[in-house]
Amino acid sequence: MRASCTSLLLKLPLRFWPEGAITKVLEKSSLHPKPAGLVLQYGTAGFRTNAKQLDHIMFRMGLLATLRSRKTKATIGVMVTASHNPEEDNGVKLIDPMGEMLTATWEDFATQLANTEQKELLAALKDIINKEAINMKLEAEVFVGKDTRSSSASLSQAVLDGVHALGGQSKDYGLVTTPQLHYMVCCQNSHGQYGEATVEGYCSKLSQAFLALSKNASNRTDDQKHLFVDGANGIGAPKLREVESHLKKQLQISIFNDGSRGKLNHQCGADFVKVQQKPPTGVEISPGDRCCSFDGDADRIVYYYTDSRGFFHLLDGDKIATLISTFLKELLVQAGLDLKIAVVQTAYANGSSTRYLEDTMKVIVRCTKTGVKHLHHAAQEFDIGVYFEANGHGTVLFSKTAEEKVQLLAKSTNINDERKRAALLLQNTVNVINQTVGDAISDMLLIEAILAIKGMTVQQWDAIYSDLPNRQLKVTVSDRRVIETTDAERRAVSPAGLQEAIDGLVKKYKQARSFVRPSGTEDVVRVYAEADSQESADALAHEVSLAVHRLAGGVGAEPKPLH
Ligand code: NG1
Ligand code: ZN
Repeated sequence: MRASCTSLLLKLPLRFWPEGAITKVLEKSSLHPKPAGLVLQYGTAGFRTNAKQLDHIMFRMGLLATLRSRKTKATIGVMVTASHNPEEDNGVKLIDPMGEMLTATWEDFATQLANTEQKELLAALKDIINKEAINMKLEAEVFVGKDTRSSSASLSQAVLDGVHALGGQSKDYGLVTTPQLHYMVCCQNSHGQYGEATVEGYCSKLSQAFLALSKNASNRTDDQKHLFVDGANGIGAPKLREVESHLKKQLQISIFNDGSRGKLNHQCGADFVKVQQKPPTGVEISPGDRCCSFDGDADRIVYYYTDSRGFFHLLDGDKIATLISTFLKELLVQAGLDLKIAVVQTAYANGSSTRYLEDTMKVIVRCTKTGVKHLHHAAQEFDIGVYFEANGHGTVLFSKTAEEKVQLLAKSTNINDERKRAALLLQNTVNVINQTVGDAISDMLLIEAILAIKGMTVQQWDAIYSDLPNRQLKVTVSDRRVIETTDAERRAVSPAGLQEAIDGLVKKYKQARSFVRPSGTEDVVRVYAEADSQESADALAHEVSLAVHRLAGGVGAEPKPLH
C-alpha cells in the first residue's frame, strides 16, 4: 500500500512537493486512520458529528488548512467545536484569511479529503495541490482553537498533527470562543490593523469601545447595569469573565451555567432557549431581570425576561437586528452620513420583524438561505449590513467606505456637537463589533451599550414589535436530501406534492407561513410555522410535519400533535 502511494507522489514536480513530506504524511496519517466506509459532509458549519468519528477528520483538516495557508499566503484558522450540539458531539470549521468562513470550493475539497479512504489520502492531497497549483515550499501558518468539550483536547491535537505533517507552523490558542479565533486570524492577516491577535488584545479592544459608548449613558442604577448570563456550560463563561475584568463595573454580570457543574448545552444555552421558548435551567431570575444565553462556543446570543405574570419573553436574533439597525440608522441621520444600511435575515425570521423593518423602519431587508456564510455575503453588499439569524447568530459589517467616512467625521473639528457625538458613537460601535463572525460577547456589549445610551429597558425593547407565535419541529426521514428548496428555502420543489400540501395547510390559518428544509447540521428535516396564535402555529407545524413524514419518506411513527 505504501509503495503504490509513494510512487504516485513521486510523479509530482518537486517544486510542489518536497520528498521528505511524503514519508511524514504517511507516518502521521497512519496514527489517525479513517474508519472504512465512513462518509461525512462539510455542512452548514463544517463537520459535525459524534466525537468518536472525528479523529481522522481533524488530522485531515489540519492538512487542508496548511494547504489553504500556502494557497492564500496567509494564516488560516481551525476551530474544534460542535457549537450548540450535545457534549458527545464535536466538529471542526476552517477560517479563511480575513476571519470569514472557508470559501465554497474549498468546502468541496474538505469533503473529498474527509471521505477519501486511507490508502488514497496522498493521491487526494496531490489532486488538491495540482488543481490549486500550490507551492509546497511556501511557509504555512495555522491558528488552532478549541471549546470545552472533553473530546476537544485530543481532537485539536489531531489538527496540529496534520499541520505539522505538511510542514506548517501552528499556534495553539487552546480554549477560545469560535469568534475569538476568527478575530485572531483577521488580526494576524491584517498585520494588527484589526487589533492584536491575542485574547488580551480582543478583551481590551472590545472593552475600550464599550466603555467609550457607555459614557453616553446617563444616571444608570446598579440594577440597570446588571445582566444575567447563561454560559451554556461552555467556553463563553470563562471568556466573558476575562472581558468583564476590563469593564470597570459599567456592566455587572452574574454568570450562570459557567461549566463548573452542569453539562454543556444541556437544558441551557441559546439554542435551548430559542427552540424551547423557555428559560434555561440553572438560572435564578426574578421577573423583569435582563438575561441572555450564549451557545456552547459563544457565537450566538439571545435575550429574555419573565414578566410579573410569569410569562417568558424571548428577544431573539430578529429583535437584536432591529435594535441594532434602529440605533445605527438614527446615528447616521444625526451624523448626516449618507450610507446604505440593510438587514439580512433568513426564512426563520419572524414575519413581524420583517414587516416592522420594511414598513416602519424603512430599512432594506434581504432574505438568504440558512447558514451565516450566506448572510455574511449578502451583508457585504451594503455600506452597513446588519445580519442575524433568528437563533441569535449575527453581526454587523461596515464597508471600507463606511468605515472611512465614519473615521473622517469623528476626526473632523468643524462640525456641530450633535454630528460629532453621533460620529464618535459610530466609531466606537464599529470597534465593539467583531465583524468577522457572530460573537455573543461582542453582540452583548453592543446591545448593553445601546440599551444604556437609549435609556431603554428590556421590556421597552421587546415592545418595539410583537412576534407572531411560531413553532419549530424536526421530522426524521430516510434521506433528508429528497427535500429540495428554492426562494431562500421558503418553497420546496421536491418531493412532488409537498409544497402544494404546505400551501393548502397554511391557507387554513390567519397570518400563517410555513416552510421545510433539510438541516445542514443534523440528520433531520426542519419544519417552521408561524400564525396569529400559538395554538394555530403549533397545529400548523404539526400538520406540515405529517405532510413531510408522508411525502418525504418519514421514519418511525407519524409525528404526534403538540397538544
Ligand atoms: P441547520 O441544522 O442547517 O438548520 C443550524 C441553524 C442555522 C445555523 C447552523 C450552524 C436553525 C434553524 N438552524 O443549521 O441557523 O446556525 O445550525 O450552527 O437555527
Ligand atoms: Zn455556535
